[in-house]
Amino acid sequence: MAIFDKFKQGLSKTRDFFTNQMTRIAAEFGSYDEDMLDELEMTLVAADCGLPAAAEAIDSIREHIRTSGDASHASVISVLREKLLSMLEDKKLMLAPGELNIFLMVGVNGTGKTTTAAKLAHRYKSEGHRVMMAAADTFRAAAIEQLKEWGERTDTPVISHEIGSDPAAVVFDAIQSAKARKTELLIVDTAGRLHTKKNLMDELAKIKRVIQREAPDAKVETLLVLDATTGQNAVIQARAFHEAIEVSGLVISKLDGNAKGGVAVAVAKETGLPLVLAGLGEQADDLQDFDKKLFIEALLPSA
Ligand SMILES: Nc1nc2c(ncn2[C@@H]2O[C@H](COP(=O)(O)OP(=O)(O)O)[C@@H](O)[C@H]2O)c(=O)[nH]1
Ligand SMILES: [Mg+2]
Repeated sequence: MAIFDKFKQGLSKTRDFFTNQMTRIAAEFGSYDEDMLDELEMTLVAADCGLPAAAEAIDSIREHIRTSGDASHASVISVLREKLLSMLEDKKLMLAPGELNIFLMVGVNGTGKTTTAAKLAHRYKSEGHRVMMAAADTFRAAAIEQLKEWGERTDTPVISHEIGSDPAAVVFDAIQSAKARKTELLIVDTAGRLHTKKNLMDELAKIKRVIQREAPDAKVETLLVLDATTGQNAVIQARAFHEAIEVSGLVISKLDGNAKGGVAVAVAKETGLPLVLAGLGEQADDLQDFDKKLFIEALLPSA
């Protein structure tokens, strides 16, 4: 399936919701007035775009109507598309050639860190790169096993220690091993839950310090994985992780499901972080670079 079709399929529920709501709003009077703009704002919020993005989009539409005199359904949709697009940043992951690249996968439990790590290993292995993974989620035995299985399936070496061991020590070992093997990409899988949130953030900060100390020249991406089906919780998670450990890019997983697609807009708008990857299924090749234009095209009805 082409990328656009995958986005479109994943976002079909949100898109149908928008289409129905906007058709209903427009059917009442034809051209947009203040009440309709209020309704449109509520629709954006209901689709999980978040209040700041919704309010800003409506302001632009209002301004557009004022200056152009065009309050038609088509022009409202087209301004809305443009405005939401302008709130998003996307970034393509690039490996620095001839250097060690490290992807640190972070996020709460169940968002798709391990799966995304495996998908990335599969992608870069297929492109001919030397890839390795580190099982730094030592909190649960099943987590280590899960990564090892993915390692076998994608033919990627996995560095792991015993359950309960220090995740930063796993990362230390993995970096030494990556250097010795001239690995181009080390993907670090981490835990999403510890005894407390503070423990988790402290542990991630410690892992980052080990990376900075042991591989000061490495190009590091801290990728926060967010589950598209969790609504505004994703915004809260993004703020907490970014504040504690400085995230460099967002992965929106499970966009293939009953995605409340607007959440990508909310998170991008409210953190200013770039959208990097979209998870579109459970298999190793169900991963796409996040393309903001395709995303908005798939999210909103056509003008
Ligand atoms: N449909 C779908 N399922 C996903 C996606 N990414 C992960 N999953 C599933 O979500 C569940 C949790 O994923 P996992 O990688 O173990 O999450 P982690 O706890 O963050 O490491 C697993 O059942 C995955 O198969 C995705 O993009 N689409
Ligand atoms: Mg995991």
